[in-house]
Amino acid sequence: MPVPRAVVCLPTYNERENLERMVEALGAVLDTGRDRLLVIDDSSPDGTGEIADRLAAEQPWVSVLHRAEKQGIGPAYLAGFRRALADGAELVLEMDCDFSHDPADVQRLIAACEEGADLALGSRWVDGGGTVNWGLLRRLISRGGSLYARLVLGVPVRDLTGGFKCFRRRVLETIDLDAIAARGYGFQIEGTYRALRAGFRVVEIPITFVDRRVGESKMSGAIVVEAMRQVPVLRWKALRGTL
Ligand SMILES: Nc1nc2c(ncn2[C@@H]2O[C@H](COP(=O)(O)OP(=O)(O)OP(=O)(O)O)[C@@H](O)[C@H]2O)c(=O)[nH]1
Ligand SMILES: [Mg+2]
Repeated sequence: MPVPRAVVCLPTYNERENLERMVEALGAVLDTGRDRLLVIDDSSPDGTGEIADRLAAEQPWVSVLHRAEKQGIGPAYLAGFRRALADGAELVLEMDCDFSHDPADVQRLIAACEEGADLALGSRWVDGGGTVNWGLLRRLISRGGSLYARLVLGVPVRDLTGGFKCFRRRVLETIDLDAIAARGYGFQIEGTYRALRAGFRVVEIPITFVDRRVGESKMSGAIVVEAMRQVPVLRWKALRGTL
């Protein structure tokens, strides 16, 4: 296989109803001659890992990273990023497998990076973005969480917690991946904050986020609390020059 242009990192935990449809949808939007999909499965008890293996055997542009246990999206993404960098990818994307992120938007994120962004964020909270089927509480948590992080960190980004992103490889090579401690939403905030602090060009691309229709959410109060606690720690480290 030639060196890939883009690798889409797709973490999965119990996504058996979604994975095959997602692979089909991505196959239709990626340039499968030079883009790849990396599924990162944490030994899902529902058999998602076996489905991923079958799809990888069928499709040369799909591969799977199996991890022994569920550790949250942060560690799963870090393992995926390292693999994508080792394979030589110029662009590294992250997205969810539950169709909250529209596969059709992948090209818009890739295009933003090809037009000069170092990090393109799929954003719900800029003009043209939004959510579908989310109750008031989820909207408040998401908007409030991004507002809180934006004010504490002093950055202009509107959607800091989203997980639909495209990084240029130099961003992931520059920020200290080993130092990222957060596992849940905090991981998304920290990755973007580190990129901003390092002086990279971050752009927000409006997306419509659709609540998952099948499978179960892994969101929890603990993930929200983890993120809230980590934000001031991040700012403190940045002020002390130890980020
Ligand atoms: N490998 C791995 N994937 C995970 C883990 N937790 C969540 N995921 C995957 O990460 C993506 C996002 O997780 P979701 O459960 O949709 O969580 P969320 O998007 O924050 O919450 P909802 O909006 O309620 O769905 C999905 O593709 C999940 O299958 C994990 O611990 N390990
Ligand atoms: Mg989701």
